[in-house]
Amino acid sequence: MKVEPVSPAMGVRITGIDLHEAGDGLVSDLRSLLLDHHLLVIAGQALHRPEFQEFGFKWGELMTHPSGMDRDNPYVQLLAYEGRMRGKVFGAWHSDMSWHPTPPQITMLHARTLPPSGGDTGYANQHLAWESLDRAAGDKRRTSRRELPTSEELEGLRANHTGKGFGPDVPDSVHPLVRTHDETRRLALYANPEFTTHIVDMAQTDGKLMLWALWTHAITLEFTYRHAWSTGDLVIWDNRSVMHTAILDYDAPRAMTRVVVKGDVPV
Ligand SMILES: O=C(O)CCC(=O)C(=O)O
Ligand SMILES: [Fe+2]
Repeated sequence: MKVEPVSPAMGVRITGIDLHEAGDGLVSDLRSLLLDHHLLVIAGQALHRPEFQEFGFKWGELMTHPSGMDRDNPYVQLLAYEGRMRGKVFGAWHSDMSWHPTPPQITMLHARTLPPSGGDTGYANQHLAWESLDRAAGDKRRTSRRELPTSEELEGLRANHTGKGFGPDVPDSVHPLVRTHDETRRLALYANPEFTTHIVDMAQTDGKLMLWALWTHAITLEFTYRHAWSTGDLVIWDNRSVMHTAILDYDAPRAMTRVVVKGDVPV
């Protein structure tokens, strides 16, 4: 197994393994790489849906999603797009299912069919966003600096996340704006423009300004990695550490399969 960094912000690329043969030893090695690097690119895989689901179960309990599960493999989600999106729609940064009371700790996305160009995925390291917050708040070149809270001002604040975009019965959840990774104990910003609606116990306008300043800071290019997919890539990321966004700039079909591993209540 060969392991090389994909960017200074996060991530390693792993070659020389076949996940069809993944035993507990390999999964435990991958898990510790994920805790250190937050994102793994495992190239050259070809997992059919039942195999992908079985691989997922080696990481823990899996979760379903209100949209797009495969009928025969209830924990495999199908993300298939016809394309024709370029210039018409936009992705939004998020941490997966942050509206859930126990959002997934890990997401695995497997590229099966890709457009000839476009369709990358962006990732942003939220530990770096948290750790640099006070420095950024003091940098006068940053347009959002006036509303950007200091780490002290964020202490104890909580925000509401909604899943209503997926259906009227999908729950909302309130989570801390800064969360402690339950395995590494590192702190990370935890709010996103896709699912976070407002800061609890704060006036609407003040809360909105603070959220937008946080999001602008959270996706600072120095914290990011942009993954250009190859067919067969399996990318595994830690939702406790990174946000991501689909980049909807392609006009041809794109099909991915996805599995998510259940997490704990964010604290
Ligand atoms: O399709 C993509 O690039 C990312 C989609 C996404 O947000 C996800 O799989 O969680
Ligand atoms: Fe996502």
